[in-house]
Amino acid sequence: MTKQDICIGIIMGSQSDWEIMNNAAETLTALEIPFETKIVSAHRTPDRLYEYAKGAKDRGIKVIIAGAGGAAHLPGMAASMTSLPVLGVPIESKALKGMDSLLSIVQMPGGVPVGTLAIGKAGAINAALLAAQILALENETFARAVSIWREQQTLSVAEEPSS
Ligand code: RP5
Repeated sequence: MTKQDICIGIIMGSQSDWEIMNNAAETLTALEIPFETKIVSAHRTPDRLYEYAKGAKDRGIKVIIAGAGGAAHLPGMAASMTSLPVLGVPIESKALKGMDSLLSIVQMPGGVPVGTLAIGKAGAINAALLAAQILALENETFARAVSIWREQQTLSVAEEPSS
């Protein structure tokens, strides 16, 4: 794999998900891991979802990060159409604060896994880090980037709270 190859796909059900999913994009940018971003709705653009999930592996994508809210079928439907690892990010919904999204994504039937992260920003950041760690298993550059990111995080934690 060369450094320029796009290897992570970030997909989301709506433009409205970008505010949260942008955190995954920013994390991958910080790690210098190439990614693409697409709006792919399980309900509003089912044909686009089919094409994306069926074609992702052949295009060199190694991990898909999928964010969706409410009746959040995007990660599960994507996982049903590809053997790539799919990481689901539940978006916080207005009505149920993301509990609907979380349960929709996490409760997959046995046989079609979706690695489900926390609701919202933390989930988006961790999805990116987890995707990076998966790629790092076979890519020393990415492994180094993850390691440096962790070291910087550790260094950023003060020993005492400031008043
Ligand atoms: C889901 O419906 C999207 O993932 C989004 O979180 C939610 C609401 O979408 P919009 O009505 O804001 O487009 O499909």
